[in-house]
Amino acid sequence: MEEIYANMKPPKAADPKLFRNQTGPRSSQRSFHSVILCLGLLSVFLLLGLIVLGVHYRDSAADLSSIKENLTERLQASNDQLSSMTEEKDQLNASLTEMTKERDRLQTLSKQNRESAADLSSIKQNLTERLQASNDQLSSMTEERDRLNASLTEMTKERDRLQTLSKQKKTCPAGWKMFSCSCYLLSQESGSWNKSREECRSKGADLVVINSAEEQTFLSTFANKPTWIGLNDIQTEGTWMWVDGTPLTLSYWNTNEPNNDGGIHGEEDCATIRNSYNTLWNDLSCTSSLQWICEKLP
Ligand code: MMA
Ligand code: CA
Repeated sequence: MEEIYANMKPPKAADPKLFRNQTGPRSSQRSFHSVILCLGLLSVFLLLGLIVLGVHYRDSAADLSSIKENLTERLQASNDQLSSMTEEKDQLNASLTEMTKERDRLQTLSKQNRESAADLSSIKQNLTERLQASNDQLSSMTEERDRLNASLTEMTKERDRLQTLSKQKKTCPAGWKMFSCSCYLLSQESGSWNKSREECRSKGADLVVINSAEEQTFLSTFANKPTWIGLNDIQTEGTWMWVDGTPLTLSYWNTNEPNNDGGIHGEEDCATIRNSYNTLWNDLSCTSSLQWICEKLP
């Protein structure tokens, strides 16, 4: 540098404004040296400044590196934490899903329980009503049973009374003939079927009702000619009824009888035991005049 400035010529003294206080070339050289010194000092200061800056920069870089490393570690830690929190969040989500399902299941169960409870309540109500109805029925049946028991007691007494009576020796009135459990009376006179019946009833009897072969046999010897018995089809032609209201089931009609032989004699609506030829039955006009047989209990 000094070489550069060594070749330089000092400024011309011709300029009186610049070198007003200088006295000659010596003074110019001193000023030049001062400038050089100043520049040198400036350079030293600059160099020192650069060094200081460099040192500072190095420290700052180290700090930055340290900060960066620190931040990286913290970032890593945060990432790890985030990762674990994400896992935890997933687990919590899975738990929530499970719990939601469980809640739904429990809600469904609860609803079913409520419905079952409603059903049970309805069934209970129904059973209660039926029980009440059964109780009412039982009550009325109990009353009916008590009435029937009372009635049975009365009837048992009546049966015992009748049994006592029936064990007593029974006899038929004078002139009546006993056969089996009945008394029979053969009339001395003759008359229409209606008159015959009236006569019997006036004696506490009725025209005879034949209920068995034994009775038929007995009566056929008891009477020896056509005789009125308590059988007619006055009410409905062809439907023969006994005077006690029973229909004809056991019969002893003669051959070709009953013939309702009305062509000659009018309607034949009343029955006789015996006919013109044997002991079997014949139908005859009710107005015919015949003897009759009455029957009554002893
Ligand atoms: C005949 C026969 C009977 C009828 C009588 C009427 C003798 O018997 O036809 O069926 O009832 O006649 O007298
Ligand atoms: Ca006849």
